[in-house]
Amino acid sequence: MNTQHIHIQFLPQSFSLQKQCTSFTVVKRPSWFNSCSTSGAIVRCSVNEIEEQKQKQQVVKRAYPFHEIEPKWQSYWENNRTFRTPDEIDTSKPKFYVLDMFPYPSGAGLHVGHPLGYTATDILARLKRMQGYNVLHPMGWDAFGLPAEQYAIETGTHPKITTLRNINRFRTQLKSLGFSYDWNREISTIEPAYYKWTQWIFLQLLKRGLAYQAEVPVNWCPALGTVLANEEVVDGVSERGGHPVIRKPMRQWMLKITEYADRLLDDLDDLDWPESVKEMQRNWIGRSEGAEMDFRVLDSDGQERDIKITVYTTRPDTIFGATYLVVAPEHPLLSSLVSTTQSQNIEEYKNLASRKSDLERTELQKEKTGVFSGCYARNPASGEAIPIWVADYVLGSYGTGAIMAVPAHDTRDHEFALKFDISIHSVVMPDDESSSQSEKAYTGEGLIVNSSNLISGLDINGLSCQEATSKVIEWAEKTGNGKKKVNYKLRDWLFARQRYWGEPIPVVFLDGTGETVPLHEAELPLTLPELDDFTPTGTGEPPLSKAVSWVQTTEHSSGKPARRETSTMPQWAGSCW
Ligand code: ANZ
Repeated sequence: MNTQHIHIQFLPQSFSLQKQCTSFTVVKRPSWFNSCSTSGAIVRCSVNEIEEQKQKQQVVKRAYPFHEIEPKWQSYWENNRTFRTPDEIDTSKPKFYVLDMFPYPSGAGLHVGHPLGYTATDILARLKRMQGYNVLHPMGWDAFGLPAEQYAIETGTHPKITTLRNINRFRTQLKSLGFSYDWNREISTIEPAYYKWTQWIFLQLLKRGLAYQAEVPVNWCPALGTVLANEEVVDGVSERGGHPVIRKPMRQWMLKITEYADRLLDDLDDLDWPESVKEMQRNWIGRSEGAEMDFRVLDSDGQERDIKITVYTTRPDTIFGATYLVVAPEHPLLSSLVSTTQSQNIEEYKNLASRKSDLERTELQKEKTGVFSGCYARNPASGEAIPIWVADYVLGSYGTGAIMAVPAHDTRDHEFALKFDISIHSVVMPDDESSSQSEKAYTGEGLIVNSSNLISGLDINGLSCQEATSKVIEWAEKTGNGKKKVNYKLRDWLFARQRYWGEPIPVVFLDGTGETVPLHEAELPLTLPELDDFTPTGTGEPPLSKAVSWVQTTEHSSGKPARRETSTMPQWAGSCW
């Protein structure tokens, strides 16, 4: 028998190879073959059988000549507007709305994940039509976004040109798959008639205090003179050019998602989702119950100054064990704490910390770093003067950006205290004796010890951790030293980008006072001005600031001179809304 070696890619589960050759011998099989989902192997196969296979494939082709059938029906559907949802509908029939997630029209065309989801929804749309429903099944484009702008910077091609070209390709590809979309209802997030409503929603949120401005750190690349998206930063340097990137505070628009944290959490219970997905959502929201405690800052004579540091803690029961405070390098009070002898060190430390991501800073196994501020605060429970340190394992963006450190009962604080020789006071006695001998922090439950002070009027000795927590919060609220507090890991949404290719934010700032005034609804849509030069300004100002005659305007009701907002909305704005 005539044989030859061929190399075939195949899936072991389906073993499609068996369909191609009636007999084969695997002559070279990789060791990982059995456990791998896709693999290749050298097989020996009879040439006669391969010929036979080819013939069979032709028969298969004749059995379903898709090149004839599909274009025929697709053009029939197109010409007869088969899937059009009429404007006037028979309202006695029930309605059914099938909405897909709109694709981002990238230069690469559809990927396999698109038809995967769209096929499922298309089956549903067709079924519901057959069952007599009024079905609305539209398609659209999530068409603002970074790649088109980056391409514009590199080639000078306007993002709209690239985006429309890509949309045409996506539409052709989707049509060739025969999905039953009502193409007369196609929408695109970059069209002013659409983004008028994206801007309208922003105005409603602003009116209700759900959109606000805050100073938040962004990825700033001094060499490129621009703010970078997280995905443009790889290992602390810019993806383009490999220049260092630092975190720099900048005024940004935020959306107050945290306002809904509890509702998002509570409503998960009623959702018919897999429990594992719901649990991921709960962790993402990350509800944390604790207290905020105030520590008065002391002057060099040990007298209480007029400033206090508020910390967030989930363990108020350990307050007598708080032997130092830590403030994040970006803490707003830091400059008023630092003694002159320490200011140089602190500046250098802040600089170093600005080069690290939050993830790098909070990694457990990372060696702890920090600098003493030169200043002390009073522990309101024990009355002791405790040092204030600056360390980047405390994040500026969580809680209050400051902690009371309890090295006897927190692993990170323990490591830090050992490194910098800070005292460690044990205040929780483990039920199990052996844990108390440990060289490590004891983070478990137990009985409270060494926790009583006549002067502050707080005594929690002998209580369980839980009882002590309630008692400390009660004491703090009564004495004005703190209050109960709930925090969330969930962050508000940073809703501004220093980019050209996005929806303009519909507000102006009055000249002189800088007061923010929202546009009148009748002024919408505020259209994106034409620009020829998409390159960064070099100052961190968004590219839109180059559209001078667009930026300089007057405020609608007063006619006063004003400047338009030059940041734009993030890509998700149009597609989510
Ligand atoms: C004292 C203490 C004693 C703490 C102890 C823990 C154990 P979750 O559950 O994540 O909310 N913390 C507070 N703000 C922080 C920040 N901005 N950056 C880093 N750490 C911060 O954790 C809350 C605990 O994490 C808080 O409780 C605080 O340390 C720390 F035996 O306070 B704890």
